[in-house]
Amino acid sequence: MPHSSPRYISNLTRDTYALILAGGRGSRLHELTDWRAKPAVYFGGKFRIIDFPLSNCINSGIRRVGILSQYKSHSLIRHIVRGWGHFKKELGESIEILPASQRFSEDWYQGTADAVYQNIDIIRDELPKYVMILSGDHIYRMDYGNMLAKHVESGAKMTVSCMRVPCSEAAGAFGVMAIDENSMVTDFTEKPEFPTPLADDPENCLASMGNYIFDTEFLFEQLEKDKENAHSQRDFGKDIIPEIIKHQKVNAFEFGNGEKNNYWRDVGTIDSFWQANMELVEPVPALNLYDAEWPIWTYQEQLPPAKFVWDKEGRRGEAVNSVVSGGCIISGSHLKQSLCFSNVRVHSYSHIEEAVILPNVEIGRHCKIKKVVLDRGCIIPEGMEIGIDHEQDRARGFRVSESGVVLVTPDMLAKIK
Ligand code: ADQ
Ligand code: ADP
Repeated sequence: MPHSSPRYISNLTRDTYALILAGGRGSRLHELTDWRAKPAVYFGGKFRIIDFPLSNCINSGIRRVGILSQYKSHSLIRHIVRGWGHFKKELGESIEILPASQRFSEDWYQGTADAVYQNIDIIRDELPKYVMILSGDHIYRMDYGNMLAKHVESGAKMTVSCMRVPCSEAAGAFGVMAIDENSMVTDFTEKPEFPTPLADDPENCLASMGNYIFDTEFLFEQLEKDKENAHSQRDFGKDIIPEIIKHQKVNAFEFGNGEKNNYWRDVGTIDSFWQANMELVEPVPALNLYDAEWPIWTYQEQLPPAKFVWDKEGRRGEAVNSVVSGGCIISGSHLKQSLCFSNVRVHSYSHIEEAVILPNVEIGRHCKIKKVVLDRGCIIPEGMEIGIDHEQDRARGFRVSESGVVLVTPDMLAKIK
């Protein structure tokens, strides 16, 4: 069967078990991850970050998924149970949460490789030919079927997905690799200070996306071997990949970020989180959430449609170049380039611009708000200005990011005297 045929790829995806790494804190998101793990952070008006890798799995035809959770997992677990609980074991589908539960030792998950190691028996029960290990931290649209086909075609027992990234962005942030003419990895360094540029593209280097495919038995052998190494930090980027390339072929799958239907964004900082959300209010965003062929699935609360009210005093409630979710009421106030998650209420005489407003926020009358992220449940009192005077924002205990995005959470508001 030709390697690009849908039938060939669907056989591969059916034979794959995916593990989503969802245990990280995402500390550079500061107070946004005080109460939730990074994969549970809201994104795009009605989703959470983890919905993107999960939807990629479903849309790629991978219907058996384990979610490795650890840090502050309550809201993540609640979201998965509510929104992703309808998979049918009888049809060969399952989405399971695999929290660190000290099954093999007294330890929690030490690193990403240990998180997988501690679930070896669960993976073995599924009898997959391939195991796909996926980052649960990024917003991306990726057809994993293509990567699987290339993995099998390459003859390697492991494949790493990678992207061209400016060296300055990759420094200290990504695993960086070098490859030969057959796309086999010849060098891999986790978060180098000075990434080695590509010979044919000196501004950029090849950065790991943190997504890996393994032949199942090969993965188990590598994890067992790593267990014998007392110096290992039990991490794919730091330990497993550098060790494997010493002895074995590892294939690099290059993902063209921005190529037709491909999209990848890191939302690891307040600035990048705000920016990636703001892109969605552009007239034609790079990420097409309206593509019926690649739906992003999520938990759907039963909510009435958004409502825009021309209030009693003749003020028009309106939102332009904005995304407004179900349950919102915009009354007598003006929103521009903003993104409202569900159940946001905005009262009259307020002006809001470049705002990412998470669910259940209420904004009082006569507020002026610009370039902000308002966390779930914020109640902004009448007349408050946010993002207009950063000195005042800091004095109130709000967080002002490097590029001037103001983050406000209910805990910060509660502390204002
Ligand atoms: P990082 O994302 O910095 O780099 P890490 O913090 O280990 O690496 O997180 C990887 C993934 O694992 C995230 O999705 C995170 O939520 C999750 N995770 C972290 N610790 C975990 C644990 N104990 N249990 C379960 N899940 C856990 C990685 C690679 C780099 C690569 C970048 C791409 O190491 O080589 O370039 O991803 O973003
Ligand atoms: P303000 O007058 O400050 O804008 P209000 O709380 O009076 O704020 O709400 C304004 C408008 O929003 C109301 O006149 C009404 O049209 C609409 N509204 C508020 N709550 C509801 C609700 N529960 N169901 C439907 N519409 C509502």
